[in-house]
Amino acid sequence: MHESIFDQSSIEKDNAAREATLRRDYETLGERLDRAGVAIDEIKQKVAAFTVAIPSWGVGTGGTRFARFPGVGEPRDIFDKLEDCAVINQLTQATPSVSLHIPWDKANPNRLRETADRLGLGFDAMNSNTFSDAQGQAHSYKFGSLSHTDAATRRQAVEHNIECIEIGKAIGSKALTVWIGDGSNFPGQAHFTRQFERYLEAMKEVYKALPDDWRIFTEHKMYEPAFYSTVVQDWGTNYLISKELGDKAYCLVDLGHHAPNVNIEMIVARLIQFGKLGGFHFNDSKYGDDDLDTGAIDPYRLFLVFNELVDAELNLPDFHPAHMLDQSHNVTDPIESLMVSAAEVLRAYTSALLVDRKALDGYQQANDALMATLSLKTAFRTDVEPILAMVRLEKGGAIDPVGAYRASGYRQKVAEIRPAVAGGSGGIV
Ligand code: LRH
Ligand code: MN
Ligand code: MN
Repeated sequence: MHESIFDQSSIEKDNAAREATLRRDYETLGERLDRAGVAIDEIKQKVAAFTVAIPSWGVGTGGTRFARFPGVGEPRDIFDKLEDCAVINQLTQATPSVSLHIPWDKANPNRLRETADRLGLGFDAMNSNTFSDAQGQAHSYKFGSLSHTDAATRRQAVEHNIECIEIGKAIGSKALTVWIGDGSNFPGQAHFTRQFERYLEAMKEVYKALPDDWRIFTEHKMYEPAFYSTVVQDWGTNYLISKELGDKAYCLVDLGHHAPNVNIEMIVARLIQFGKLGGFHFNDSKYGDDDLDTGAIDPYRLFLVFNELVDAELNLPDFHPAHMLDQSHNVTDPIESLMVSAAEVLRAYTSALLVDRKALDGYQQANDALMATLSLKTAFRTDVEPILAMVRLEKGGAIDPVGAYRASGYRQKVAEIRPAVAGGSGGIV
């Protein structure tokens, strides 16, 4: 048995007031799905097995380039962060692992592992950081890291990634995610081809240090912090990287890293088709890498991504992409945002499970565009909340995670031991 940071009896108390209504709603939805030939309990079983990882950096208030307005009870260090992650998992029963970012979360690996074990958590992919300078490092990443013109700077970035692998090995992680900010701000500043060659050469060094049972994920992003060109700017470059590196290399799709009108679900389909989809950073975006809560802006797009994933899950024998949230919370309590976002990921998955795939295939074969799209809409419009809530209840979580969390006063309680953090200006002023 692991330690509960959050008072389980307050979850039970909150559930008691909601359980009878939930059971009625579940039964009603079950009847409706049954008429369409879908067994609700089978869907529930699949949803119960689905999880999404929490980014350690998501449980603090993120801030923007302009300012940061911390809330009360902000986690002081990675160990407070792990406790907040445990609360999210206890209430949602959907987020048993945490993704660490090094050096932000650097701490004694034994203590990290012990704390996670005690809280019933595991560790998802490790994230390296060569997009900012760590204190005391010999060479600056101002003009790049893995693709820098200077060999010593590239070597330092390679060593850092290898260190992330070493820490990950000690705490039971099985993947490394590499995102770099390398690029250029002015036409002519960098030689596109040579810069990419240097990146590939450095990544091959990192790849060599990867244990056999690990995967390496490379994450593309259109722009920012480099505003003219970025080395790993899109899924095409990302695909080339994964092919150059080898079988343990896969592409990671962060939903916010594309131009506003890009067809992300189609990128997902292509990467699946060629065996190179590694996983996701879920968030939502309206303009750029906004890091808004998952499903906050365009839940239909999220559903369409999951439509591709469920199709693949049914057709491919060994399909296990990594699922992680990657968000920045500026105006909400991060715990609440992450709980709601995890539920949005599960909702998209659940709705996608409801698509009548046989009918859809028939409509596609017959070029019946209207009925094909309606078959997706029918699934998307079905309110699957009773399934999500029943899964949480049966696993010991909260029917209404935000309601139970607010009723408990967790944030106020931790604020008594976690000192207030001063706000601050962001990076640009
Ligand atoms: C880059 C990114 C990447 C980083 C994280 C903090 O925008 O999405 O995944 O590791 O943000
Ligand atoms: Mn990301
Ligand atoms: Mn991002």
